[in-house]
Amino acid sequence: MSEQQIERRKRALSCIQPTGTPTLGNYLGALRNWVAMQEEMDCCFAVADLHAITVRQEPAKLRQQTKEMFALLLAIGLDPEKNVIFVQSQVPQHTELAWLLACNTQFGELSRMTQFKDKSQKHADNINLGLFAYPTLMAADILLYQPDYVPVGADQKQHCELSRDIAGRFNNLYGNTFVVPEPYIMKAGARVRSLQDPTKKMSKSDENQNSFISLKDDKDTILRKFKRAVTDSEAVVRYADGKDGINNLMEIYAAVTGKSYEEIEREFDGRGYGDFKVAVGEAVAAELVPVQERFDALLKDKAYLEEMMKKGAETASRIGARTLAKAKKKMGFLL
Ligand code: ATP
Ligand code: LTN
Repeated sequence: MSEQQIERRKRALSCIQPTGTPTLGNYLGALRNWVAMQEEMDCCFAVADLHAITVRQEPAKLRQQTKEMFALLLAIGLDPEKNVIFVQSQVPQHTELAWLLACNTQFGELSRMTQFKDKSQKHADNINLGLFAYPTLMAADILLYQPDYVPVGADQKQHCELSRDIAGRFNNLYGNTFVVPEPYIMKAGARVRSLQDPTKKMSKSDENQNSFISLKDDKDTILRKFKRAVTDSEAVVRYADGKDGINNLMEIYAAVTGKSYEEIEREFDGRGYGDFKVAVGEAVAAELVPVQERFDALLKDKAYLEEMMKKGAETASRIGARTLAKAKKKMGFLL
């Protein structure tokens, strides 16, 4: 047998929070890459509902959004036969490992997380322990499945690095237990920005609906939101410092069409922002509309969704239990 045949298939894991309908940022930065990865790797994908409650959630809404996010993962083309797709809270090993890891994570490390700083500013009335410990639960999500790669958008790099540090420290202290995973960040679409304030990332929890494209927006809404996107007054489609709005639209257009910035500049040479915005809107709509059609059909099939959720949780739990037992044994717990 050749060396290549002996080598095990690479593994990947990632999660998304059910905190609202995903945006074009989630799609280009994360979801779309997951679909591509499923062909090459053994993948686990989860709806991180336990992470969602670090910010106050209304129970009925959380329940609905969790179902919808699960359906959406299937609608974008993730195959539940090829991947382990599940809801985080249905796999109890996540919270158990999170505690073991929390006791191996330093206060100083967590204090440096920019997401914690941002979110505690945004939710100043609810700076809870879970929000602070968020990265240790994320490390548990990851390390339970021994992945080689964690495909995320650029904003999650810091959390992934911390997961690596926690895994490395644990392995040093207690002996080899976890694979030390690498963040997997695609260049195109890694940091899609708000259409209303291109210095900020596009976020599904933004109060201004015009700042993001939701995966549920219909074609007219998509075209309208791009038309209203904030740009500069130069009226030349080119990628350059100080043109955050146009740079963002070019990044989106490049990510969706696969064109380079030079090609885009040539395509819109001598044409204004109006034409360009319509082209970006059309390209995005062409990508999203088929996903929406599959999503609507899936949501109607409750029995299928429930069956897939159950199957995903069972498989995840089987894999997770193995890693958890290994970690507990190494730390000195009686099994
Ligand atoms: P929230 O706004 O509720 O904090 P979020 O959209 O920032 O949520 P998640 O739902 O957890 O965060 O993100 C899921 C994935 O989408 C992650 O891999 C994240 O890096 C990626 N992502 C989020 N926003 C963007 C963006 N603007 N551009 C590219 N990728 C993004
Ligand atoms: N924090 C992530 C969501 C998330 C995640 C994970 C991503 C929770 N657990 C494990 C990758 C791996 C975010 O995107 N905001």
